[in-house]
Amino acid sequence: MASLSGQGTPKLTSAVGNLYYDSILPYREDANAQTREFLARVVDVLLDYVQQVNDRNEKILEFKMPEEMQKTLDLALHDEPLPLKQLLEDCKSALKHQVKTGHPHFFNQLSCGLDIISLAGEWLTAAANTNMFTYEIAPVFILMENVVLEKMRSMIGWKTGDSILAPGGSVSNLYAFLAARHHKFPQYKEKGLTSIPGHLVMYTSDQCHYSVKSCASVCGLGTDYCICVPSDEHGRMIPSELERLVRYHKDRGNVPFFVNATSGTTVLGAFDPLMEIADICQKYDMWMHVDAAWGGGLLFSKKYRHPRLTGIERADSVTWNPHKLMGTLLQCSTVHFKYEGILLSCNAMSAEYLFMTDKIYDPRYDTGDKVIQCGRHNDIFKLWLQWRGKGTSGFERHMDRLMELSEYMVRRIKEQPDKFYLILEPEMVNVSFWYLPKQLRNLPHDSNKEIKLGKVCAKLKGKMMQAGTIMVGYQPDDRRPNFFRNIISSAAVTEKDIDFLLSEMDRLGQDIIVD
Ligand code: ABU
Repeated sequence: MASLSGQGTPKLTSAVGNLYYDSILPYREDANAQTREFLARVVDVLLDYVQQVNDRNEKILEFKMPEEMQKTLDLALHDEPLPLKQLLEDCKSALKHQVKTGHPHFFNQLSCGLDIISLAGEWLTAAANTNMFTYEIAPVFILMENVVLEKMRSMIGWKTGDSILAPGGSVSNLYAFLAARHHKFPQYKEKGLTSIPGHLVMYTSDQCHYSVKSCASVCGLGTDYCICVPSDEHGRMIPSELERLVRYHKDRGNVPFFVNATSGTTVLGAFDPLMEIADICQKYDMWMHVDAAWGGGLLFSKKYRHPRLTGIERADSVTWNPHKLMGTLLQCSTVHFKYEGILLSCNAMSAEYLFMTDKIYDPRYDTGDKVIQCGRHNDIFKLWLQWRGKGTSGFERHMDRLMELSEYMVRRIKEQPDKFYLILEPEMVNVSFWYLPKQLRNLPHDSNKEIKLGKVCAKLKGKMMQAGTIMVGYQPDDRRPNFFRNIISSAAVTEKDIDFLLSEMDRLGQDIIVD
């Protein structure tokens, strides 16, 4: 079984290592010492991992094909228990083969990095192991939610409102959709489809996150009634196109009611023009939702907030994921509403075994009935602790730094036009580009060349995975074949890491040949 290399190998004494689960707490009341030894060694494994994640000499991953990984790992579940020493080895092995998403050379996802304070919060959260549905069992964390969510609403620009933490941005967007439908058709909750006079239509840009379309499928509109509004060359929704499409559907007797504007699109990092979209929503009496899951963090920055998020205060609801740009540990996703009490009004089922109204405290502190889930994970403590540690000013510095680093990357790409081709000037930390191997240098840039550059992406990404030294994502979009999307959202990244990234891409990719 694998063990950590070069960091010492946390080991249990044989007296504890040979014990089984039923020889420690909570099975044996007199086993404090043994329990502490076991957990202390697990913590050692975690601390070794944190050190490795931050060591630039360490690889991000040791890539194995799924079949080979399956053989390497011992994943079998047995009828008989395994001893504590084996469980410690299992912990080491899991982390040894895990991709180090907090490594300074991991640029692959919107959520990169490993914030240490937030990590401490997550560890505490696991130990507290409570459910967030009632104040009764989560008093501290419910009050923390209130404080943090109110602060976030005030940053959006609202004095009052309602908010909830949800399991991810997609579910947050779903909550916004449900609230919008409830707001416009309050009878829907009891009467269902019969309460809606016509077919509901929702709008979003062709660059939006796919979860918006999924709302139409999940909620009975059908994806044909989630209308994709064309975007401009930067990936921003074209407001005149939105208005044209709203009129089109109104003229046919349908009921346009919901517009999703994106602040920070997943691929290009584009910001839809919120003011103009808000005007159209007002004119046609439609709910305006802003999916700022990705770009919401820029609300902290005086320098970068405007014009990107100008007008967000005019939205009816906003999704904002601290686990993305703010670096809070996964997962931490919030959704906010301008209207106080809307979540309870929309979603409450008043289950009497949980949400009794004759409790000794004000039942409004029980948040479980605001959501369509029952149980809710505690995602607040790690964010609250991180915010205490950084202060609001620390988050602002973090945002400004990420943006400066992205600007640095753009400059470095432009300085090497033989090797890199910048696809567009980014509005955010998504840098979209192609890498040019020797074969494609000094050739005119045309659509044939773009097809070849697209093929280079898949080959070069494969080489990155095999080498384990850098990770950057790639994808096609509806305008171009594959291109790289580099994300800088980790506090670990420096200018030197960006220089390393570009030179490593060149080292791995220069000899790639494509048809
Ligand atoms: N919307 C989920 C994040 C996708 C990404 O990391 O690329």
